[in-house]
Amino acid sequence: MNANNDAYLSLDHHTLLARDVIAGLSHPAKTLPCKWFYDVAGSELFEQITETPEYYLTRVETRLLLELTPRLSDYIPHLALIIEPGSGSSNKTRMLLRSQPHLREYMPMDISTDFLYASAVRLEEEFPHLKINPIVCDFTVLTEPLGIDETHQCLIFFPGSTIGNFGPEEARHLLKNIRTMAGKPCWLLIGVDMTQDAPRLLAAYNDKAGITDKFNKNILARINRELGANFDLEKFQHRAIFNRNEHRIEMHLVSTVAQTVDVAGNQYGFEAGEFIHTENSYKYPKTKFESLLHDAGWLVERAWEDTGESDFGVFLLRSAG
Ligand code: SAH
Ligand code: AVI
Repeated sequence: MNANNDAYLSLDHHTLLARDVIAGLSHPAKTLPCKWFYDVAGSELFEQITETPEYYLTRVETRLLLELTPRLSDYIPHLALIIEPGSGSSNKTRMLLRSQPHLREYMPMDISTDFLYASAVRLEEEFPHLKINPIVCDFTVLTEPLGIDETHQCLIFFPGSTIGNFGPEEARHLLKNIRTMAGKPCWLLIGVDMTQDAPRLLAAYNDKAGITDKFNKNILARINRELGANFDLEKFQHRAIFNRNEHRIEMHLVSTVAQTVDVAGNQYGFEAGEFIHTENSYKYPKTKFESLLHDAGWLVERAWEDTGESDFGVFLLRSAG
């Protein structure tokens, strides 16, 4: 794999995790950033979530991608490079990697180091003609151009409604940064969940098999493993609610008793019923999402939408100017 990744690998996860956990738990309304869900265990649990009958997002988006993939070369005839922030297993990307005749390189980016490398090894075996260039990073801090070959047509693939894990202001910044990161005119293929149907949403984030529950609690298990903390997972409950005013699912971990937890030499008190807010998953209404894209300097070329099982959209955009 590519030696140029070293600059990104200088990220010291342990220090950054400790800093974020201490800041989040010291706040009067306790929070933890959702990017820390994803170590190997968390990434595997996310994959299991995508297979639950309730989590429609992956199924619906995959259908839309299958429909649009054969048309992609009408818009981008010489696509040479695909960059994917938050690539995970790269399962959805495989159909793009298979179908673009001029593709030379795939750059998956993820914060879940070992899971990313394991996925990259599998991709190298499956696609020996492609350069697979995995980048371990927090994609929210990539603000410099990546130094992409000027002659290459480049697509940034951002599926999964990962953009929904950011509030409107952060999402606008991120979409601008993504444009800068490419460093030249490029394309963006982005998937977003726009569903506002509360029962469907609540089922998706409270699956019957309890995988989302485990996924949510894995952040505490990870903090125990990596920061020597002593969270008792039995004393926290997974909760997912739909905040209709904010158009978002919120995931919480609710303390079922009054308790004190030790984390990296600090003590944090919880009252019974007090919770840690672990994730937001925004369900942007379409017009709101379109104006966000526009403000971030992206022009909609084409949209594919599911309005049956859910309200999910995949947008193909080009960078303005
Ligand atoms: N693209 C895949 C996976 C989505 S899950 C799909 O559509 O199914 C979200 C992925 O983003 C996870 O693999 C997680 O590790 C990664 N991720 C989340 N926040 C991140 C961040 N700030 N920087 C880099 N990767 C991140
Ligand atoms: C990665 N992200 C878009 C998922 C979501 O739906 O917000 C993560 C997830 N959280 C709970 N289930 C899945």
